[in-house]
This record gives sequence, C-alpha cells and structure tokens, in this order.
Amino acid sequence: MADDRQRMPEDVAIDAASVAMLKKADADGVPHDAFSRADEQGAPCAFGSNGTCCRICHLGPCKISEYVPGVCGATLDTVVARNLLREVAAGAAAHSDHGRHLVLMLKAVAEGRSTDYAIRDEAKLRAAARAWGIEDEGLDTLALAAKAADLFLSEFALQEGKLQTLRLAPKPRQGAWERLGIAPGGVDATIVQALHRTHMGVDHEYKNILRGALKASLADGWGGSMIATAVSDILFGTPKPVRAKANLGVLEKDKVNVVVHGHEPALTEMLVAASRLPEIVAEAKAVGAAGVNLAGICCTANEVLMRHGVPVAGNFLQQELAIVTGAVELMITDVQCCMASLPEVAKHYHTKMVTSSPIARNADAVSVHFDPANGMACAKDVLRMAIANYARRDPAKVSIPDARQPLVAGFSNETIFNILGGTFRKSFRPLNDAIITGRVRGVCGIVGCTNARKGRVDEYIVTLAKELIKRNIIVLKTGCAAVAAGKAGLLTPEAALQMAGPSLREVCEAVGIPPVLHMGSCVDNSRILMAATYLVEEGGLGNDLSELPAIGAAPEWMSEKAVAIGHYFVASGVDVVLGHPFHTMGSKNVSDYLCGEVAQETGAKFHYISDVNDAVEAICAHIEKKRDALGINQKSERKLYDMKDRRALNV
Ligand code: MSK
Repeated sequence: MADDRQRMPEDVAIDAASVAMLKKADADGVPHDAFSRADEQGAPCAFGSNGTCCRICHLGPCKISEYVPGVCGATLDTVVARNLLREVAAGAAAHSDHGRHLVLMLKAVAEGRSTDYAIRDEAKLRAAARAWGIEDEGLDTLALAAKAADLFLSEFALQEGKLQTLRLAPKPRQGAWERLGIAPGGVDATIVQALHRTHMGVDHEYKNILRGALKASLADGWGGSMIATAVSDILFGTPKPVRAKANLGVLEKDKVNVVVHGHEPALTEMLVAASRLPEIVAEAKAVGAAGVNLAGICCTANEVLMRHGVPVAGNFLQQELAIVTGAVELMITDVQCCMASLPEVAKHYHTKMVTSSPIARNADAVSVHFDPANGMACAKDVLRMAIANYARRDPAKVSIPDARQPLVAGFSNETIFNILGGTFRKSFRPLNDAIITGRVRGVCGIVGCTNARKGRVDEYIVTLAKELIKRNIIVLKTGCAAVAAGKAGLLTPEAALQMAGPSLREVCEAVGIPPVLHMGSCVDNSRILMAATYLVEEGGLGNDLSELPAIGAAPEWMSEKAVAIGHYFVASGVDVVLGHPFHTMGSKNVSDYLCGEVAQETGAKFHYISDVNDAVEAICAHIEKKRDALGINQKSERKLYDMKDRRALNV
C-alpha cells in the first residue's frame, strides 16, 4: 500500500476504474500517489490556506493576523488580497502564454515557415477577422492569417489603450468595465502591472487590489483565452460533434499506447496525424503491436477529443493512474497540470516520460525539441520512441480497467448556432425562446479541475450536473469537469436525455442537442463567455450578461487558472459557485467583498458552497431570481375573448 495512504481508494474516487488502479498501485509497490501525498500533508498550514502568509519580501516571511501586521505594516486585508491577485495573475499568464504560442504559430504558418500546419478553418479565420475588425477585402487566406496574427500579437504587446478583444462583449458590459476602471490594456502589460502592484510597498488598499484581480482576469478571459480559442479553431478546425470514449479503458492491450497530457494542442495535432500514417502503423506492427493508440489526459485530451475523436484516458487525478495500468509506452506532457511525480510513478513500469516544452521540463524525463517548423518530424520521433519501448512492456503488470464510456463532444458555439438555426439561418433563437418560456430554466457552466483533498473525485461535479438537468437547467462543460461528465455517461445524449427534466428533454430532442454540452478545454471557457454573449445579443434575456439566468460553478477546482476563470466570470457579471473557498478566509473584509459587495460593481459575486445539495438549491434560486428580474416568470393572464373583445382588438 502507498506509504501514507489514510483514505482507502473507495473514499477518494467515485470512478471504479480509478479505485481499481489505486489498488493496483498499492499492489505494484508504487509508494505514493496524489491521494496518499494529500494524506501525508495532513491539515494544511492555516497561514497558507487563509492567505495570511506574506512572503513577498525578505523582511518576512510574515505571519499576519488581525492584530499583527507584517514588518512593513501590511495589514491582513492587504496581504490576503495581494496573494489572491498573484494567483489570478499566474492563472491569466498560463492561459495567455498558451494563446501567444498559438498566435506565433499562426504567424509562422501565414509566412510559410511552418509547412506541416495549415489554416484548417478559413471560415473561422474570416469570422474572426470580422469580429476583430480586420479589413479582409481582397486578401487571400495566408495574407489574412498574417494580418490576424499581427493584430492578436498586438493584443499581448499593447502598451496604451484597451484590448480590442473586449469589444466582443455586450456593450453594457464594456461600459461597466470602463466605469470600474478594470478594462485591461495589453495582456502582458496587465499581468506585469498585477505583479508590480503586489510588490512590497505598492498597493495597500484591498478593494483596489481585488479590482486589480478582476482586471487581470479579464485580460485572460476576454484576452489571452479568447484569442487562444479563436486561433486553435483557425489552425486546427472548429470543433463539431464527434463520438469518442472516455476513461482508462480506452488504453488498448495490443497497441502501442501513447498518452498526451497538458494543454497545448500544437504537437499533439501532429501526433494524431503521425499515428495514422501507414509507415508508423507498419513500424508498430513490426514490433508485434496492432498499431498505435493515442489517448489523452486533461485539456490536451479535450483539444484532440473535440477535433479528432481521440479517446480520453482521464482527467487530472487519473494522470498517474494511466501509468499504473502498465500499458502506457510513452506519456508526453506539454504545459500545465502535469504532476511532478509522473516520472517517479513511471519508474515502477516501463513507461517513458517525455516533455515537449522548454519551460516545462522534468529532470527524470526526456525532453524533445518541438517547434512548429519541425512538427511532423518531432511527432514521428516521439511515436518511434514509444514503439521502441513496446518490447519493454511487462505483460504481468498490465491491467486495463474495463471502463470506456461513450460520449459526444465538440459543441463549439458555431456548432450550436448551426444545430439551433440550420446552416442558412444560424441562430440562438430557439434556445432563447426555450429559456423565455421557461422550458429551459437557465444555463449553468460547470468547469474546472478535480481535487485530491476535497471529497471523492468527480462526485460533486457529476451530482451537480445530474441534479441541474433534472431541474431543466442546461449544463455547459469544459476542462476536467467535462471529462468527469463523460466518464459518468452524461455526455451520451441518449443517457443524459433520460436524466433530464421533462421540459429540458423536450427542447433538447426538438433542437437536437444534449442537455450537457462538452464545450472544450480550460481556455475554451471563452466559448462559454461567447455563448452567454450570443444569448444576450439574440434578445429577450436582458441587455447584459449579468441579467441572464445563468451561473458558473467550479466544484472541485484546484489551479490558479481556475482562480482566474472564476474572477473573469464574476467580472463579466456571472455568479460563480465554488466547492471550496479561495485562500482568502483570513480576511473577513476580502471575503465579504468577493461574496457580497463586488456584486454592486460587476453584477455578480462568488458563493462558497461545499455541499452539493446546497449548491443545487442556490443555483436554482439564483436562476429563478434572474428570471423574476427579467419578468419571464410572470404567467401571462389567460383571457377568453368574446366577439365584442375581438372587435375591440381592431386587428
Ligand atoms: S486541465 S486547470 S486540472 S480543469 Fe485544463 Fe483540468 Fe483544472 Fe488542469
């Protein structure tokens, strides 16, 4: 058994495949996994979890309390707010750096420096040009791509003025950001400013710092992430509904299994293409395998799932467990959410660990040099490493759980438009009408990670989605929450429809969408922002995002990116339910602002709700309150007209 396991496998995951692999890890002598390390950590440090540890300068670290400020005099409120803003800045930086790499790749493709890649979705390129106000008359595809890449790059580098991407938001929302002084300038400058204002001896007014957090988050949601999604679609294709499977059982006993993990889709796109090449398949067969099987973890998985139907091996807390199956020849990680422990787990099996980003190496993994100019060659090299490793697989150590849940993913907004309105009359109208008539009560985005320290993995996420669709609330999903839904069968349209409330089911059947929609990876929360914007623009549901009967939830979140996402939803006027609070509970003022006063400024706030049943009630109450405010809950009076009344109508 893992050295420090205090909770049994059944106590930490609802998913039988994960439970089985934790038991296998114990039997195989793997000394640690994320759950046992969480147990070993014990109760978290109170100063850390309350946000009251200040280690920003070397007068400290200082342990701050209500009565004891830091050596510099920084108060509890200042320190807690400052720590939170730094988390938002890190999350925004992660998403935005991802976006920047894609834009540089778009530029390389446009300039002919990256011939392995192409513009896969010209329609999206032209739509993006229109949305960002780029003059495209007479420009061929590559010339337009070059112009778009330059504009996107200038969004990162902008030194004065506001982000142009903000103009995608409803006008009243843009006005609110201006009034509050939280409309961000360039993405890079905004993140630099966030770090500057939290340096020792700069911003000491906690509300000002927290508004800085909202501003930094907007540079992510309506900046770096929005651009990342648009450019991914331009380069790799806008997702369309695709059938696939999820859970550890997608690994195949007789094939060379390669697991892709992280967030950036560039090399993975090439791995998908290379794995299907006859020469690579032949090389796999030559070592006795039936071929190469690609499977994904976390958001790299979501990217290639949505575009190619590549199966998903699991979400965040299954990354170590995929290796424990003993059937993974190679795991390649790019950036974000890839545990430092992976090579240690891999030492107990034959799995080769490979990293592909120069900023995300691991001393015990092989690093490959990837740049878009050598994409296919790099992908082939990686697959050949995996094929060569197949002979080292120990059949006695292989146990692949019999768990592979069918799903449908890939509901981009373009797809939803087409499904709802048809190719010739793209429209959100049927969805707006369904919400206005109350057949769909509202919308909930359930997003974010899974967490080894908070209850049983996936349980809150899955229960929340089931209960909401039962109550006729449509659910939008991204990230690891989307994978959790997939593993639980909620992304199978047929199964989910059986679980949905009667009026939601009727609407979904009529328009042909499932009640739980997989909308993509973490950066694709920008798709949820745009879905909300389209609901507003379609009409009948208010003039701003804050008026919509809509809410976000991150039940089991863990990363700084999730902190940034939560903030950009609240800054956009959409309330957010969190399954556990930020590290801000040390300051009542900061908590009160985030869960109360901020609503007077942005029209939305955070709710910390640890119990899923309470969350269901709170979400339904919030949606009904918004419906009341819109006046769409009023039952219209039924009047029987006689002939005299009819004449008076004068029609
Ligand atoms: S991967 S940020 S664990 S959703 Fe996007 Fe999953 Fe959270 Fe990473």
